[in-house]
Amino acid sequence: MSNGGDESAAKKAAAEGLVDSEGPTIFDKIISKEIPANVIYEDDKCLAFRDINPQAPVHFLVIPKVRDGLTRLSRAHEGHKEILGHLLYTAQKVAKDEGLGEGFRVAINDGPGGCQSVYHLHLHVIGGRQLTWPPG
Ligand code: D5M
Repeated sequence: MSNGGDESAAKKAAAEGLVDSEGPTIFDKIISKEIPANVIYEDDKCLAFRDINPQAPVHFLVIPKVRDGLTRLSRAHEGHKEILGHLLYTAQKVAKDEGLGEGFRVAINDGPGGCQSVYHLHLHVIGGRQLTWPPG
């Protein structure tokens, strides 16, 4: 029996960056401005833009402009420490600019078990309402 359907679905998911692979993701197109995004901060190393599916009044993502193997946080190695620090620093800076002085949450979903859907490292920054714990 053929599993051609499964194979082509897997290829499509890989091509869209929906599985952990070194292939491009939708975020590459946002970085290259090939597709529009609501960008709220940019520097030479990272980009912050509003999430297309917001989970709170303020919900933005912070991503490295160069993925350098960081499809997911668990791929991090020693050489990534500087960019990881920069992303976290930027998250709190932009959160302040967004008026989240009362507090906010930074979340990184890692892998299938962590509900990650786009395999280009990204920090979710969520706030603007009272958050609850634990998350789902
Ligand atoms: O989260 C991936 C997040 O990426 C999810 O909250 C939607 C968001 N997303 C996907 N495509 C876009 C575009 N085009 N613009 C803005 N936001 C987007 P994860 O942690 O991988 O589940």
